[in-house]
Amino acid sequence: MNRVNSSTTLNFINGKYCDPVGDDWLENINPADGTLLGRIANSTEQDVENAVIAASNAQSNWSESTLEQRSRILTKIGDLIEKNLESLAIIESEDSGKPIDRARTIEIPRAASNFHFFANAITQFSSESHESVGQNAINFTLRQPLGVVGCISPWNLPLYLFTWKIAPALAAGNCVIAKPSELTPRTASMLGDLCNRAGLPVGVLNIVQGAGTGAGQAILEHEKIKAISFTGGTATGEHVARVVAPKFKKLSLELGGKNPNIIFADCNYERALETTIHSSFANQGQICLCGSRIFVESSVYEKFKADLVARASQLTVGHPSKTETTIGAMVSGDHYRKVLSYFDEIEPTEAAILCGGKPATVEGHAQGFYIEPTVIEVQHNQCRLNQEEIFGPVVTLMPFDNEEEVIAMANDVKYGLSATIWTKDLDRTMRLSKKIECGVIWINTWLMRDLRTPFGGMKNSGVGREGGLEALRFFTEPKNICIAFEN
Ligand code: TXE
Repeated sequence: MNRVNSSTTLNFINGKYCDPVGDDWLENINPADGTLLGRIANSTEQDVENAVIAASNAQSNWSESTLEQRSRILTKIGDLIEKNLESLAIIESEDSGKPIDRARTIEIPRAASNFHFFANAITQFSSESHESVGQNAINFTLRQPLGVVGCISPWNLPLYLFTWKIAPALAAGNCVIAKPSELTPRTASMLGDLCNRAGLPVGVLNIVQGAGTGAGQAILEHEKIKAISFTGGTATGEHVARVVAPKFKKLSLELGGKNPNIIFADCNYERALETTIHSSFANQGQICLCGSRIFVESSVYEKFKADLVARASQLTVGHPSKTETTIGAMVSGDHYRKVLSYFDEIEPTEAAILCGGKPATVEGHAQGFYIEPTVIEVQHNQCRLNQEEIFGPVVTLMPFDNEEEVIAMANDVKYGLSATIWTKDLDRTMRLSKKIECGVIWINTWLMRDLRTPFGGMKNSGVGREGGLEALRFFTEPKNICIAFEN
């Protein structure tokens, strides 16, 4: 692939890789060992302006292309991601510190699925019609592309989340200005070349690299960008909402989570334990859906606690390129220090570290950002460890006695993204599902995704839903057409 040379990540505008106008660069650091991977274009308003000009020029042809044409191109992009799976997975793992196996088997395949799914979904997308009986009129909803839209994505699941936004935006006939996280820029950059090879017309997708406060802010503010789809931290999301609201852009926000993982004594214990290890520590706990607050019914609490700590302690923290690694490096030095700072501030009366709670040593990589998988027993749900999104390999544990108590604790947090419930009692699953305030509930499983379902959060976890037809609705403008007829 001829996307970028190994040390420089450029912008991709109007089908070509280009330097940032201001010739300003950021460093790309390998979190596994602290070495320099290369430099990244640090774009400004001028680069965003160039991207918007390219997108605006491409817009009318793209929105008038047939659904079959769009679908064929998106399918090809998905196919090319699959063909280049190995090189994408290696780069993803290097940029982010995630275990190569995770990038190879879960995340890059999902990036391909995002394109394949929306290539298909757009051919099935229909709109409503309403006959106004007695009035001799029929109303139908015309769904048109919005025009040029902005997609801003985070570093935790880089290509996976970047494509989760771009694929529906393109399928719906929009041209896109996209910005990946400056911490994990390279797989997004590689996507530009794949889009050219798939025959995506130039200017339809433009990728602007760089800091959120520069390139990202310029995307939020640009008058010609009609909608913003943003995934990232809640604090940044609040800022995004504040900038975008007075400009009346359409806005979708997927933000943080502090998700309850509720384990009842009647569950399939082994499955709950096994999955809890995964939902606690997958991707070093850097997934907004991780079940970071574990509540266990009192009768099985002590056993679960001992088993969880034993399993967590056996996980292999290691270099992300090794296939046996289950816990890789944290994405950056700043994030690594932020997660560790929680351990320094623990009040002994509030919490006790049962395992982990410190940096992990990985032989030969002393400068890497590794943290031991950590389980902390907490005394009450109001403590900081249970209220703030830590976003690391850190979970808390607390017992509960009954449904009412655990529902109250599950909801007593500012976030509302997802919840996991482990029980064999069907009635209970429905009672809890109706009462827990969040956008996604998994019963006896975790992170089992079907791309047709609406995805997103309540409360401070976001606004709006993406996924399936919801994403296509977000990226189109519904227009009511009323036709009167004579009898
Ligand atoms: O993310 P940011 P950060 C949470 C997690 C983490 C915290 C902070 O708790 O510790 O957020 O992470 C771009 N205008 N999540 O600071 O800033 C930025 O360049 C426009 C949860 O690293 O939210 C990047 O592309 N864009 C989360 C994107 O926003 C701006 C995943 C996300 O970065 C911008 C990641 C601005 N002013 C972190 N400032 C999830 N929901 O999965 C930044 N950006």
